[in-house]
Amino acid sequence: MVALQGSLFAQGPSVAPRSLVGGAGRTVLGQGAWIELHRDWLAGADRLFERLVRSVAWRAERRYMYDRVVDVPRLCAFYAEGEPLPDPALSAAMAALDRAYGAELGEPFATVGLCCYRDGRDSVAFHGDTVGRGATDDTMVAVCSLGAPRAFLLRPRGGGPSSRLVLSGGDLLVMGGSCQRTFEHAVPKTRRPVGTRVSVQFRTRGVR
Ligand SMILES: O=C(O)CCC(=O)C(=O)O
Ligand SMILES: [Mn+2]
Repeated sequence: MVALQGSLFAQGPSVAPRSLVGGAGRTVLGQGAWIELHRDWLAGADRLFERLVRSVAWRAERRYMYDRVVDVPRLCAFYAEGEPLPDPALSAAMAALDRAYGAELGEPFATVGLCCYRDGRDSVAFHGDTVGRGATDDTMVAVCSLGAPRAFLLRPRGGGPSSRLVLSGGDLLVMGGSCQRTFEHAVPKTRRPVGTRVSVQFRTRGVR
């Protein structure tokens, strides 16, 4: 099921975040929203990808859409604050994010969400992480991409052109400020043959 397309960087022997200076390479989107893209942040990303695909208790979810129940087009897992994480590299990554962003954020990252996009039919539609405090407060959501590259779109809420990034294995995207309530993000479906991608989302307490 898993097709692997990794960079040489991502295939290194151990899994570890590279040093990160919060605020470096920040792109201001407007309306108080910003993003930072740190390419090849996680050394050994392909190794972690393989471990997570195998070891996580992935859930296939179903949701009400209008008047019927539909399959959510991706597999998910969620680790609440204090729950043991499925891989020690995720704890190291969260600690590195705290070191880089903790002072500015004013609180630690607390939860880990995981998505598995099995192929190009899997996706997430445009949304902001606005369940909980993300609806009202500035926050940061840090997404580490593993496995196959996929497009990641951002657009202002209420309309406007979207920006397109391609996230590859080991890349870190941090969405900050008002981004969750003033912008929306998506991983669109693609007809191109693409391998499996896993994303790891680090969020603060009360943001989902
Ligand atoms: O997979 C991604 O890069 C984003 C996932 C996401 O936006 C979410 O789970 O809220
Ligand atoms: Mn999201």
